[in-house]
Amino acid sequence: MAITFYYGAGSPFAWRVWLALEHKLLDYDQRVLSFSEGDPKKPEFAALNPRRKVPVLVDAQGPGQGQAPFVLYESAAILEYLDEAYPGSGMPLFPGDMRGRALIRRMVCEADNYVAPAVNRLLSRVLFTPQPQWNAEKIAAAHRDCVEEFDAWEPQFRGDYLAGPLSAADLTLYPMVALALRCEYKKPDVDVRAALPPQFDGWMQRIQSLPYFSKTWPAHWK
Ligand SMILES: N[C@@H](CCC(=O)N[C@@H](CS)C(=O)NCC(=O)O)C(=O)O
Repeated sequence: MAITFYYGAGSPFAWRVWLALEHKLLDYDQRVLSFSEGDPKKPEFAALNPRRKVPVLVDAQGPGQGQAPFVLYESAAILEYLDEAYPGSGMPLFPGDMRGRALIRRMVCEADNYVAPAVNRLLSRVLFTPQPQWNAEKIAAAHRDCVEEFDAWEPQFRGDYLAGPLSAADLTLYPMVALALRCEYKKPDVDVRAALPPQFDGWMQRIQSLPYFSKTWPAHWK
């Protein structure tokens, strides 16, 4: 298989790449790393990504065929690469004209720089803090930050998806929202779903209805 994709279940960054590989109808070999076993920290993985994080993509084919396999980490860069390396395969991740693509890139940056840290704060205070140590004030503050962030996305929608057609922006934001919703599984009164802007419901359902979506759902969330 030309493409090898290093994945960790529950990582919104790795999930984005999985969705993108499927959206592009690419063949790939998936290697699942276990966070609890410390797989990303192991030397063989650190040789691929010195930052010791998933996702990583290794492409032994693509435009540089005949050269050494191309190793790439950072999910946003991976999506850009896949779209440029395989323009004729599947659906584009950055559809539209130059300005349309710039807007998609801007949304990807906004999700990474603002949504991900907000969701991460909520996760760390709910999912990664033992229940006896939950701090109601800190959880409420993190919840508020997430809600403010999600609210800021409501006016961005240009149709069924963020940029009109499905794009890298949706595949980036969706896993972050799903992760925030996951907090309700452990602490139902966090109630992220009720706080989502109205447009999110249909948008999430459209993404969840994509033919490849269900296989990308984190295995331990079933
Ligand atoms: N900016 C990176 C973030 C990747 C990242 O933070 N990955 C986390 C999982 S969400 C990870 O692999 N952490 C390693 C660990 O927990 O051992 C990207 O977009 O790829």
